[in-house]
Amino acid sequence: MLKLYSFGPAANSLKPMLTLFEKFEFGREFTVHQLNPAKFEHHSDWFKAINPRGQVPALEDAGRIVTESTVICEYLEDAHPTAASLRPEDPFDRAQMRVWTKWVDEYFCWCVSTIGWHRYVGKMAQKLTDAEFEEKLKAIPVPEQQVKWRRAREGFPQDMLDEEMRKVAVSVRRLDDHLRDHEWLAGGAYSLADICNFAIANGLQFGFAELVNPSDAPGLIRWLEQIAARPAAQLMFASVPREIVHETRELNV
Ligand SMILES: N[C@@H](CCC(=O)N[C@@H](CS)C(=O)NCC(=O)O)C(=O)O
Repeated sequence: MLKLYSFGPAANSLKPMLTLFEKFEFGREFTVHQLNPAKFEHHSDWFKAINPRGQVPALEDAGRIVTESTVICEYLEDAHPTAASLRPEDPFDRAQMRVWTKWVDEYFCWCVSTIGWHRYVGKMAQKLTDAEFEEKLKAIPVPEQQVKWRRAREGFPQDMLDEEMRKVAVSVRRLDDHLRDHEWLAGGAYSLADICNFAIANGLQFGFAELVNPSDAPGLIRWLEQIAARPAAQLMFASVPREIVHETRELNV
């Protein structure tokens, strides 16, 4: 049985969650182990034995671990092909799909993540005493993540926040421009391009409503609603307690 370590249905964890629910039966073919980011469970020794980077998601398949959210999705398609194929057959369309998954991993997810850390992770980190915070920091294996935690606690520089907000606006425009004329991102069918971008875009209609609303981004809104209405997405959201759906969407870490 496949096992996914995840924060819940948001951000990078959402990519393999949606993929698993599209392809397999929850409880029979896969399970999800929920980690609580507010309790820093992902930095605990037992989880770092699974992913030494102390990050979710991670997939366990017959005792082997696959990390990196987009790689996990591709791995599921390669290692466990099912009737629900989430990659276009045509090599050109598949390349377009990968342009979109590369873009979300290298550009779109970073700007959304920094604003999420500024808004929510900072508050979480500020609740700790200096000593508690330094102790938590020691358990974080990735140096860049330590820097991010410190920045979130002390406050990100305003010019960095302005730049990341600019990139969020560029990203929204790119997605909406495409989705006004196309039902899906690549190959004319629902694919990993949609799943991986939805994982980061879902929630922007609340947190960035000034950019993502029916009059300014009708294509993007239609696509977000269309994916959320899919039976697999509905099952996935229903599998997680409501408060976790909201908390993880806000944390977006
Ligand atoms: N490139 C990795 C990034 C994983 C990542 O940033 N995971 C976040 C959750 S979405 C995490 O574990 N953050 C906690 C931390 O780094 O302290 C992927 O795509 O899986």
